[in-house]
Amino acid sequence: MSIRLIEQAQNILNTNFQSGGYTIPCKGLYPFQWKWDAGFIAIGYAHYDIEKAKTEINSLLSSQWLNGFIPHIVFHQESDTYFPGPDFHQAELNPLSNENYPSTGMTQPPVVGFTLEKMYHIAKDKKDILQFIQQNIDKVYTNHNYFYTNRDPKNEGLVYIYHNWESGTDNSPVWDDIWATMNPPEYKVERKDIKIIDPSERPTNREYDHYLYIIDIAKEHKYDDIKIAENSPFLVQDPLFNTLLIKSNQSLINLYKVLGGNEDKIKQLEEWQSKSINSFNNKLYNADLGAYVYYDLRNEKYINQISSSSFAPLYAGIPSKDQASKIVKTMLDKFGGENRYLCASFDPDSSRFNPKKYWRGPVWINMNWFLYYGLLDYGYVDLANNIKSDSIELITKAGFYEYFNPNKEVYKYENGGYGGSDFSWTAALYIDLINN
Ligand code: 2M8
Repeated sequence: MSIRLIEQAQNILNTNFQSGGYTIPCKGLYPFQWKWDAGFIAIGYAHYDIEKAKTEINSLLSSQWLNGFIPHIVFHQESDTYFPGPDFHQAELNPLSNENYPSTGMTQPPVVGFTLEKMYHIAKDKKDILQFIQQNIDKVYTNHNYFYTNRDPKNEGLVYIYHNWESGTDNSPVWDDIWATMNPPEYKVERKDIKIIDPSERPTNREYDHYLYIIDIAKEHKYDDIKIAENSPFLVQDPLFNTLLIKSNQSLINLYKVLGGNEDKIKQLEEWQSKSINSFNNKLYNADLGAYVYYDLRNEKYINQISSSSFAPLYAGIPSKDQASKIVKTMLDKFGGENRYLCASFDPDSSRFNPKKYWRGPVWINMNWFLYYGLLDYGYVDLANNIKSDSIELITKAGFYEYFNPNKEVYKYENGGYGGSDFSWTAALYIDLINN
């Protein structure tokens, strides 16, 4: 273990912490609080400054809407380095939005449940952390209730996302199939990200047209979930998003049991849980591919592409032992090999794979973190440790970047770290991996 890297990781988090009580993912490129980033960041803080971890979660939960929704970005302060900001998103169109915290009208993967459980396990003062959890757990429960009530039109136990930015895996080649069904107008807007980061590492302008157009449609319907379900050209049951909801359901069950009482909520969570896991395995597992895939609810068809999200269900105990061994085989056959770091974010055998570009191929430390814990739970200790040591090697070689080239060869002649530098979740999850 390197003391220097641990210190560097803590410095990154401390520097990205803002006086408003939240942490930006990185300077310039992402100047606000993002939902799933906040969860990872709180887990990192929990190892050395539990008060900051609580502050991070408190700030995020303060932005919750009256219907339980938690937004994907909270615009705690103004910034001119990011587009689209609050003026474009206009979350206030929804009558249930939070009056005090400007935000987007979309969400991101439900990470707060499992973040609270991790904080509980990491914290030294259990009495103190349980008090914090007691104060906040119902907000997370309400958020899960929001998902199952508003985002599951066919009552399958699988919730939809209506925007690629809700997935967190923003420009995954998986979404190309959906872009092919749309023809959005060309937006004349000023992108800020490609002034900060090499455009070859970011989505194209044409891809952004799709992203903005879906938001415009949602705005037209005042971010009403029922109307979005009827009208959004993007409506997907995503394996990663549903995995994290299921994982967080389980964490809420575990924590409510530690707290005592709350039998009604535990019962409801268990009902959601068994229905969700059943549907997940029945609908999203593709036995021919040996992987979990995506379902496009708008066009009623599968998107049979393999990404690192296809293996994420290991993290929530969703696959049977047999399914787990099949998906591990797929991961090793397609994403593994001596010349590659695990785990590329998209199928390296596909013509859509790009090892440098955002979510179209690079390794992401948060995805590796899910796979590491998932593989450990299923008893794949060696493979889990490979993923951990690959993650640490990438950070040691390249720095605390946002994403990394999976091809080992590249590091002989260039730095394979891309996107934002001094990136908070890379630092936070490094701290967690090193401490495990
Ligand atoms: C990236 O997404 C934002 C939009 O949400 C962007 O590109 O502007 C994604 O990697 C997302 O998963 C992440 O939460 C966000 C901040 O780190 O950046």
